[in-house]
Parts: sequence; C-alpha cells; structure tokens
Amino acid sequence: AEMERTFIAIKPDGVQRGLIAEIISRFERKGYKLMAIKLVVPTKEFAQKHYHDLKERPFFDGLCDFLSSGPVLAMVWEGEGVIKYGRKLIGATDPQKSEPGTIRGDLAVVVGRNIIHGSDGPETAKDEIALWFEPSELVSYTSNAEKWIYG
Ligand code: YYY
Ligand code: MG
Repeated sequence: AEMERTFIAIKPDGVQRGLIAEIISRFERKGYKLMAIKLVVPTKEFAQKHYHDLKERPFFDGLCDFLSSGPVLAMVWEGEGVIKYGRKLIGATDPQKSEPGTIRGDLAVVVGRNIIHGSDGPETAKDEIALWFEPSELVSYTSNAEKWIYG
C-alpha cells in the first residue's frame, strides 16, 4: 500500500461539544491508523502559523482567535489515500454545503464552527504535521488489521 499521512485536528467547538469519540471513530472504522494524538491549547501566534495561507482573508483574525480559544485535539492519521479521502470524510468547508454522511454535514451548521480541520494536500500535510508534532511523537507500529484492510 502507498501509505500517506495527514494532519487532522478537532477544533475547540468539536472538543467542547463532546464529539471527539464520534469523529475519531469515523477515521478508525474506515481503516486508517492513528500515528499521533495530543490535546493542546494553541497560542494565537501558533494558530496564525497554522492558517498562514489565509492571512489575507477577512475571517483570519477571528479564525485564529477561535482556534486558540480552547483545547484542540491534534492527530496524525496514516493510510492509502488518507489526505484526499480524509477531506471527503470531513465534508465541504461550509457545513451548509457539506453532504449528509460527512463529519461537517452530520455534526456542524455554520462555517465558523465547522469542528474539524484536515490537511488539503501532500505539501500542507507534511508542513502541518511538522508544525504540530515533534518527529518523536509519531508512533510507528504494525496494525494487525492491516492485512484485512489492504489484502
Ligand atoms: O480546509 P477547510 O477548513 O475546509 O477550509 P479553508 O478554506 O482552509 O478555511 C479554513 C477555515 O477558515 C475553515 O475551516 C473555516 C474558516 N472559514 C471561515 O470562517 N469563513 C470562510 N468564508 C471560509 C473559511
Ligand atoms: Mg484548509
């Protein structure tokens, strides 16, 4: 299997609403492998780094205030196609447009409180994993389910 890794974070709204287990289970039951996980309250400066691509957008300041307003569950998930398919599981940015069955479609209502972040491509995945995690925090292990998931 062509394994790749993506950065997934449950934002403060998802944590406060008690959706951690619900969200993790969607990645876990799909067959992706959890490589790293931690609960952190990012500083506003850290949030600005995470969202640096959006610094010209009108919602940037509010977005960074929000991300740094409480605990964020930061994770790295591994699997074949996990970057692109992880975004499918998450659904469209605006929950008004996310399909039912997706995380945002099922669990969120407005764009400013869309509960989850996922890397949007291989380059951002690499950068975001490096921003949020030390290399030593990534745990490599063999999953016994792997041969049943990938054949
Ligand atoms: O990657 P994704 O989270 O789906 O969307 P981005 O375009 O990267 O925007 C990041 C974040 O910014 C989004 O999850 C909510 C917020 N946001 C907003 O508050 N208002 C918008 N019009 C667009 C995005
Ligand atoms: Mg994005």
